[in-house]
This record gives sequence, structure tokens and C-alpha cells, in this order.
Amino acid sequence: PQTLKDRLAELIPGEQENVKNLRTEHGNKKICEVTLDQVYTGMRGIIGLVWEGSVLDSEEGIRFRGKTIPECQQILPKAPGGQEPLPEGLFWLLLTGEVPSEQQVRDLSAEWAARAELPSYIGELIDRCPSTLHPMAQFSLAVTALEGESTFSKAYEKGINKKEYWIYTFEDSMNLIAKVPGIAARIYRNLFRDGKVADIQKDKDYSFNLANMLGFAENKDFVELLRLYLTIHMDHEGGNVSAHATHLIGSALSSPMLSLAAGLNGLAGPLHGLANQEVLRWLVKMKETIGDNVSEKRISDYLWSTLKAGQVVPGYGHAVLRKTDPRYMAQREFALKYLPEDPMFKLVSQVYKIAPRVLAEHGKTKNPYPNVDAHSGVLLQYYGLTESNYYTVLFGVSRALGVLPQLIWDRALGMSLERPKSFSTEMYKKIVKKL
Ligand code: AMX
Repeated sequence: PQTLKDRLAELIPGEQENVKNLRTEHGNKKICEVTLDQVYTGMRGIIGLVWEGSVLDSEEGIRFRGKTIPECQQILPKAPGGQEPLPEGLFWLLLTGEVPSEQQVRDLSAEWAARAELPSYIGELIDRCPSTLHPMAQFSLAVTALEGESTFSKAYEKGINKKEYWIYTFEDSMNLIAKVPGIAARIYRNLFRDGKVADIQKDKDYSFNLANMLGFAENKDFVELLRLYLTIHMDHEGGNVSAHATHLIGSALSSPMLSLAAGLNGLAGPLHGLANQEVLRWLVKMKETIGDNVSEKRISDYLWSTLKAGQVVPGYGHAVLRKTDPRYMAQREFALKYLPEDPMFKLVSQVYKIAPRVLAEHGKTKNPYPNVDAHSGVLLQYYGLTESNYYTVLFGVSRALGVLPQLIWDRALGMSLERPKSFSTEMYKKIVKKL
């Protein structure tokens, strides 16, 4: 079967033509108006980015190349004997817009396994991190240091034709994706286990290898969870902090390594990816404070105590979504199937019943429903991965597979340096006076 790179090389000229024609015909049309409020509220709702892999609808949630999460769960290839989609398949779909064959997915697993080895300086760098350094900071540090392996940076230094940017971006992205599980596992094993990381198994899929290097592959249900987890956390259109940061830094022609590291630094913030760590901590604290099998009233009181302390309820709300996140639902369905009696899952379910009402009554958040992070930690802790400050690293591994396809397209389509306009408040005062 055709390799991913060959297929991409076939698709790129048509897509370049497509964008060129679109711009020639409609380039002058106005697609968005901007209010002063939007300028002061994180540019919410301002249209200004291109993201090929996915589009987020506020009611329905994410579609990857037009396909919902349940559709992807159905049509993407599975591991032999497995039921969950392989992240390899979604990566292929995000990059090409096409559903890969089973053989193409197996070949991609093998290609990533073949590229997985880490240079020794990366391992040494991670080993030298103090155990007090947050796992996400260690992760970002190691990905930044992979700059040493960037074929893009080396080629650029020598001088390359713009037309070839995407090829080096593709190579670097494939290497990055192949190497992040080894980095993630080394951080985990150093901080929480014996410091030893199992070897990559060249005949196994990406999620199995990550689970195995973490030390959890004996439980095949955990491996299945990881396949689902890595698939649904990958991509959430272009404006979220990690996606936008990766794209922004890439627009300066910084390498994929430096671009992804920027995205990971953004993912490490508590309003973004770190929320999954915050959720588990918040749930554990709730359990300690109010005990097991509690009434709705006590959970509702606990939610109010968080809000009255001027804190956010982690895992709830979203900048774009206005309904329950389908990524939350996919994880809930997994839990109903594999761990319906787990007390922490039961607590999550209870909070799901009560929090939207409380948040609506509180009246601030535009979306009182749970997002992806409200559920993931509970699934991981069930299988013994209880170290919540590690959770965002797994999110980061997955996010790499979602943001790098766009980076490849950015270079293939010759996207410009990103440089929006800013004004001072004084200047805005003058501007609005004239309106
Ligand atoms: N609990 C309490 N207050 C909340 C809230 C929550 N879960 N979500 C939003 N609010 C508050 C905001 O802090 C804001 O208050 P302010 O007016 O005093 O500043 C107000 O409601 C309006 O916010 P919004 O327009 O509804 O949300 P936003 O687009 O500004 O922010 C988000 C979105 C996700 C940062 C916010 O909902 C939040 O902080 N949620 C909790 C953290 C979380 O779960 N983050 C993960 C999101 C998914 C992800 O990126 N992985």
C-alpha cells in the first residue's frame, strides 16, 4: 500500500491549487466583524485561523475531517482483537482527509516504532531533572532539546527551496511523534517507578508501546483505554492554546520541535490541559471532605464552596462548546463498560448530574457542561495510574498527533508569518470615538 508521505505528496498540489483559487475568487470578502469586547476577551469568536483537520461546533462538538467521534470509533482501524480506534488512523485522517486501510495503519505503527529511539542526551537531560520539576516542564524541556534532531533546522541553515519545507516538517513531525512516548515514559518511570523503561516492541501499535513503557501493558483494557484516550485528545481545531501556539511558533519557521514545545507549554496551563490533573485533585479532595455515597445536597454545597472561594470548577466550561463535550461522553461510555462500579466514576457521574445546575445558577460561565478533562483522570486512576500531576503529559503525547498535521499543511500551503495587529487602550479609545 501507499505510504503516508507518498499520499501526501500527491495531495498537496491539488490543495495548493484549491486554496489559490479560493483566494483569487473570494479573497476580498469580509467574513467576520470584530467588537472591542472581543479584543479584550481573548479574541473569542474572531475568525482568523486555518485548521484543516477539524472544526468545532459549539453544540455538536468536534468533527475530524467532517467525522464525529462515534463515527471515527466505527470506521477507523482497530488493533487485532481491539475495539477502540487506533490513534494512527486518526493521524492519517487528519493529515490526508482519508480513512486509511488497516494495512496502512499497521505500517504507520511500524514506522513510528522504527523511529522511536531517543538520542542519549535526551535521556540524560530527563534523568537530571529534579523530581520536584513538574512532568510537563520536563516534557517540554525534552521536546525542545530534540531540536538537535531537527532535519528542518539543518536543511534551512544550508538553504532550501520553500517548496521543500513540508518534506522536512513531515520528517521532523514523524520523528517527534515516534519519540514522545519514550520521553513521556522516561519521565513517569523516573518520578514514580524504578527509572527503567521497557524497549519499544517493533510489531506493536503506538498505544501498546506507550502503555508498555509506562509499565501498564499487562492490562489489555488499559491499552484499549489509551487507544481511545490518544485518539480523542488529539485535535480540537486551531484556536485552542496548544494548537494555536504550535501554529504560531511554526509560522516563524521555528522547527516542529520548538513549535510543539510551545504548544506543550500552553497545554500545561490549568485553564487548558492541566485541568485534567486539577479535576482528579478536586474530586479526591471532595471525597476526603464529604466522604463516600454522599447526597446531592453535599455535592452541590461542595461545588458552591469552590465557586465561593473564587475558583473555577475544573473540567467544566469551555471557550467554544455549549453542550457536554462528546470527548467526555466517549470516556463516560468507556467507564460504563469497563468500570461501572468504581466509586470515583460514580462520583464523576454524580457531579455530572449536579454541576451544570449549580454553574447555571452561579450564572457566570457560558457553558455549565463538562469538557474532556472532567473524565480522563478517573479512568487513568482506575488502572493504577494515580499520579495526577502526570496526566497532562499523556494529553501532550496525544496533542502532538493533532497539531503536527496542521504544521505540515502550514508549510505545504506556504502559510505566512502570523502577525495580528495590536493597539494600546489609549489608541482604542481614539478609535472607538471616531466610530
Ligand atoms: N467554574 C467557575 N467559573 C467558570 C467556569 C467554571 N468551570 N468556567 C467559566 N467560568 C467563569 C469564568 O472564569 C469567567 O469569569 P470572569 O467573568 O470572572 O472572568 C466567566 O465564567 C465567563 O467565562 P466563559 O466565557 O464561560 O469561559 P471562557 O471562554 O473565558 O473560558 C475555560 C473557558 C475553559 C477557560 C473556563 O470555562 C474554565 O476556566 N473552566 C475550568 C478549567 C477547565 O476545565 N479547563 C479545560 C478546558 C478544556 C481544555 O482546554 N482542555
